[in-house]
Amino acid sequence: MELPEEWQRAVVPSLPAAGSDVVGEFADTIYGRTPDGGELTELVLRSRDDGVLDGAADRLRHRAVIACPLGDVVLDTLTHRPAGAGAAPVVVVLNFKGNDETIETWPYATAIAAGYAVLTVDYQQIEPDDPAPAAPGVRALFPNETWGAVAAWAWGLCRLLDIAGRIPGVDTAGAVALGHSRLGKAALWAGAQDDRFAVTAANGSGCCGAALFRHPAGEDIAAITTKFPHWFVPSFAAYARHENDLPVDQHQLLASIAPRRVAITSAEADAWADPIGEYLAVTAARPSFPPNAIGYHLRPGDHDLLEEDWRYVLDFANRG
Ligand code: GTR
Repeated sequence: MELPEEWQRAVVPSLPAAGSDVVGEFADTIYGRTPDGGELTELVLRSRDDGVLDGAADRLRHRAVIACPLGDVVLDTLTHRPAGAGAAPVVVVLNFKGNDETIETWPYATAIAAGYAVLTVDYQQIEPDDPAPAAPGVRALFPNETWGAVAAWAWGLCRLLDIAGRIPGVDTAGAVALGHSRLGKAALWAGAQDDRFAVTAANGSGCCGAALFRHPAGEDIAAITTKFPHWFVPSFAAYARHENDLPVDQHQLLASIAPRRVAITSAEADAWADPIGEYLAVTAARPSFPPNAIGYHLRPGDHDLLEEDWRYVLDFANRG
């Protein structure tokens, strides 16, 4: 297929040289570094419903306590796992509107049929999505760290993997980090920092996700740092309208995950997330990956995490 001219062009920095600390550059420039700490000290099963989804899945709710240097984070997680199977690889994915809403809106039956368990938590149990939160999140529990909320949500994905490792019938080998939009940005930052993720999947992740800064379309640094100053390190805002001065661009973030696998999904009408910029980042990152280890999928429609997106990610993960 011949792509339109604008889909073929991007002037971007070269891919990271072997041994360079590109993840450190992204930490310093954009996200802040996600601290390693946070120990899962308690995991209590609160409820268990076997045979949901027409008998295909078990549904488990846990309360997890994660000890951090200055206090605990408490997470109420929801897990669906294939019924009666051996250990299923897990998709960890944060949700926007609470666990119960995902039961209405996410295609759990599709994930279970693909052989995956799915583990989720409300992202604001990790860090409030607010520049001046009423109650602090995990960032306040680590002294002397500068990290934005995206990095805090990435930390949460890593802790979900710790939790998955303690749930019978759920396997962390082959784990997938999945996220939509701001949580797709978090999934990429988790995948870049934690090599337990075999697959990193970002849907509609846009600016500071999979989209190239140097492809001038959709959301830019000025817009994102004005509306969401708490997502990144404060110094990142200085690059507003100076995208070309950035020491990094997002194809390098994708490349930093290689040789582990990456799936980028976009929607045609999601202009704010710049699907062309996402595609160009994938194309520019491709030389860092083994064959078929980075995938791109574009569907019709707008900014959302739909069954088609899940299907692509699950098929991609199963091909690994
Ligand atoms: C938008 C934001 C995007 C994206 C989106 C979302 O308002 O500009 O970067 O993260 O929110 O998370 O839905």
